[in-house]
Amino acid sequence: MSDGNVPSGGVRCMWMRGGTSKGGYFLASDLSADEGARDAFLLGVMGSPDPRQIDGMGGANPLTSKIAVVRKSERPDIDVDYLFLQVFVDQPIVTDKQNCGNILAGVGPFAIERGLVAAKDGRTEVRIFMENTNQTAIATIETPGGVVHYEGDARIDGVPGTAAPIAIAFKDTAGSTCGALLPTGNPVDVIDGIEVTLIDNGMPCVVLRASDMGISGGETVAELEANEALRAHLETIRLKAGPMMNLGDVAKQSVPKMTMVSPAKSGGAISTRSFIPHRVHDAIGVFAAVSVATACLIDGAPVAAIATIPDGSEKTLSIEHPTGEMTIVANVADNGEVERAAILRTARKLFDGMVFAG
Ligand code: NQM
Repeated sequence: MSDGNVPSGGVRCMWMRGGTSKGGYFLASDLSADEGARDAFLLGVMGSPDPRQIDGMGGANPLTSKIAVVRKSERPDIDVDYLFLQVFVDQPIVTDKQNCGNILAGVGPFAIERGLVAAKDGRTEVRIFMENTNQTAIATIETPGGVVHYEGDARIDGVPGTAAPIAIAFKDTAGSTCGALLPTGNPVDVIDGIEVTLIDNGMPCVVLRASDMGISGGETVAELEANEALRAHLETIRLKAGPMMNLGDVAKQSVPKMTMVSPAKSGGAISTRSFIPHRVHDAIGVFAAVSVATACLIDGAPVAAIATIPDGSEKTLSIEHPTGEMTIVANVADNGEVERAAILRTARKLFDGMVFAG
């Protein structure tokens, strides 16, 4: 449909878990070409704005109020274009100002299932152009017999059970939204007396020491969500960081994310607690983890001083979070820059049918 109106009938949609997130996957051709009408429809689908999203599909959390819009690509060497949309839970906002590496995990399977990419027998590589950041991801999907296989032995923290592995590699994610890896040019800036690293290796993030914010960094998600003073202080820093990161006024944006770091507690590189930006992440976002891992490798960044970093140019960095860890494999060039990052995710098809906006 592309008549600019909110459809009263259903629209074809696949609901999927992608990594530690969940949301609706649409073909671009099934949605209105008019952004206002599209966004009104998606708010209706999710049941936003409403803290409980009781009248929609959303799960009352930013991690379960997400949309992927996918189309066959006309770009050379690319299979599909993926636009990520965050549907706010309690405000009437749909934003394309951030990417999502978790929802990205479902894009390859969805593209194959919808016939946009021909599957091979065994594994199928899907080259995905991420429209939010104009960058490319390469996902490898298990396709024995030319059919997407969701069951398997791969385990990711934050998701019960196991599923088929989806390996995803990124190159050139530096400055995805802010224009530069370090938008201020500095490994450390000071905002409100707190040392921060303002960084974007796929996701604009403010990385700061948990101890500077008066917490240990081992708190539960519920404890952090209940800490009103911490939330207010983080938001003050975030609003000041926005213009410094070339993001302008971020009051109504879902970036930058706020990640507080402390020394690793379970043998990893670093321990994290993230606000995304107003709710606490149960785990950590994919690009947020890539950005924090990159900060660990920058001389002079506060996090570098407390991170445990292995030797060698290919570094496996375990980024600890409230429900476990996320492993980032970072390839570091001779000049010290991270030139490639890879992660492991899984995804699951939950339903395929028609969704209604009400
Ligand atoms: O950082 C949550 C998530 C995300 C985004 C968020 C993400 C990423 O965990 O790449 O995946 O930070 O809003 O899905």
